[in-house]
Amino acid sequence: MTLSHTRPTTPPAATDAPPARSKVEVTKESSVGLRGGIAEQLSKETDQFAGSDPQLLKFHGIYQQEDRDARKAARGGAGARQHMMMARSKVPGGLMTAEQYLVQDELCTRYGNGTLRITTRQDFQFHGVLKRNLKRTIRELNDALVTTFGGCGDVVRNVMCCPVPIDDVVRTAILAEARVLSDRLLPATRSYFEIWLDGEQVAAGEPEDEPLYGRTYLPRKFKIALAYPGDNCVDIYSNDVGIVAVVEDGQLAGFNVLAGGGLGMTHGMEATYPRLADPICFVPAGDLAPVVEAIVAVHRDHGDRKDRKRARLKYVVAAWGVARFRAELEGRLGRALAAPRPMEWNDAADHLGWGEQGDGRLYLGLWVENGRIADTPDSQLRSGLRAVIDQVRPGVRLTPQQNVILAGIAPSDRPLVEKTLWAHGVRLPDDIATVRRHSMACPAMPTCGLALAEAERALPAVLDEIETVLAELGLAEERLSIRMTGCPNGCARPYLGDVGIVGRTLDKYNIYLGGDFNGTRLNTEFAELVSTADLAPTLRPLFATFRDERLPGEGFGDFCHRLGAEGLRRTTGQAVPVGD
Ligand code: SRM
Ligand code: SF4
Repeated sequence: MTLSHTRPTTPPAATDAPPARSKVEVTKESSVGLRGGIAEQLSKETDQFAGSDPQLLKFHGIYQQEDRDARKAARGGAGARQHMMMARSKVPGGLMTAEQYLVQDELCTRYGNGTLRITTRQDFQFHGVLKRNLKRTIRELNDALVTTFGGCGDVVRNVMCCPVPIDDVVRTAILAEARVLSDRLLPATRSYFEIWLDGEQVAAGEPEDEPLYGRTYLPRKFKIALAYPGDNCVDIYSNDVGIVAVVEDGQLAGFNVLAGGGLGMTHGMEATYPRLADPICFVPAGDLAPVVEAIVAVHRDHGDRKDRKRARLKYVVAAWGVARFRAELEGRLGRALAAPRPMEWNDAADHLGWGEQGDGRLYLGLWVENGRIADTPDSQLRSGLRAVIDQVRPGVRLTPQQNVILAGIAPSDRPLVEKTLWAHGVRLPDDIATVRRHSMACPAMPTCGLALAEAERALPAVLDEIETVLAELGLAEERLSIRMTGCPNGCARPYLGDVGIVGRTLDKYNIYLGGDFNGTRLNTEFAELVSTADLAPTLRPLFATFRDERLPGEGFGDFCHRLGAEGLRRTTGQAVPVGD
């Protein structure tokens, strides 16, 4: 039986909705296919959207934000509240053309804050877009065939995939699957086209059918990533659905499908926690989409619609266990699913530096500090990238570690590329300290409304100190990942790093240790409420003990995991503030 066009069970009609549900559920249901009052509010000369429309805007890839620096100044009487929008373009597998890159580069000056922000899920974010410029921004993005639809909201978000441009059937196949899944799992509503692109209006009160999502869409966001075997560059275990290619005799045999990963949690709320996805089944190549769609439908039907903090698929998988989850899928698909095949991870590659594609062309992976493509006094990265992309017209690929790959470069263009980048003060990956190269931070202040502490703006200085410590200890070449976020939501995937630094309150962080570089294990809390100034001094004795007591070949995260938080505290004699 071929299942490629089967639909999972019909979504519940609006009248089947559970009695108690969150306000967002009511907003979605009464939104007439995600329209709400967005179009009407767009035509008003206000600087912000009111009522429940900011919630609906998310489905269109837009967050209403405030400049929190300005808000702080306003408290002291020196400034006013400044509303602005963040627009997230959705880039499956991180792939775009040179032309699409150049349009986005131009738009971030014309309508944004003059920077492009590569996200940890291979998208671009525009910060600082004023409401009056929002429609033009979205329109001009769409003219370049870039969409923001589904960039945020309770739907399937950007589908990630290992982006390295090596010419190989398996890599080509997984990138193609990422696009197929992305297209297939888009909401059916035409509201995006109507509102932003002046498409034809539907008759009032009659939204289109949403065959997969139904009128209340999903209980929460839903994330999918595809990995090349052995290389966990996408952090597969943090996704609602992780898909890992299985290769036999050099050919794509199929995919292992994992489900139930997610990292968000709330400090002090034990019912919320980061969780690794579990391997669920193996599906032959060609059979993937219906299985993924069935998992989305399980989330739709069984995710918690009362408490948004517990609404992710991971809590369904945790409550049911793998066997029941798989049985539910089998029931929906009408057939048995094969057990997952063994998986092994050898790397979580950042794909930086020059590489051969295997088709006579080269690629160059460039490091972008915390994903922020900007011109600064030290490095004119944005201008340098624009100059190279304009002259050489490479393919552009955003990576899951917030970096960029330029693809399809003719070997004869290599000197021109290097000369142009050097002229703009852009450092090539070999000139960047190992620990900095493998670090990530989320945007946090001043744009993120949920930030409790700084991240992107604080990490560079913290790394200056950590780099010095590691150099003094002879560990400068040690490969370890440090990930910092301004709150426990986990946007830079801190719980999968060797070291996670997670904002608790202004200038204070919890430190998590014992993850592994390949992202297969969650780290655990080591210290809490550490001030920014104390981060490097707190880590110093741990690095020193690691240098002296590590086993041959042991990484820092593995060492911390072996000793455990208590063991580390004992060994280093550290009296660190610890929660229970
Ligand atoms: Fe995130 C909310 C930024 C990847 C878990 N995330 C936010 C918001 C939109 C704040 C908000 O809701 O008002 C942040 C916007 C900040 C700003 O000013 O730009 C934000 N998240 C980001 C980005 C830009 C961080 C980055 O450094 O690149 C990433 C955008 C990805 C994308 O292109 O789609 C980003 N967020 C993640 C990840 C990592 C991943 O998906 O691989 C996670 C952890 C994995 C997961 O989903 O469990 C993540 N973000 C969250 C959560 C916690 C969700 C939960 O289950 O509890 C929130 C809060 C929420 O949804 O209520 C959140
Ligand atoms: Fe904002 Fe928290 Fe995400 Fe950072 S981790 S971007 S502070 S929601």
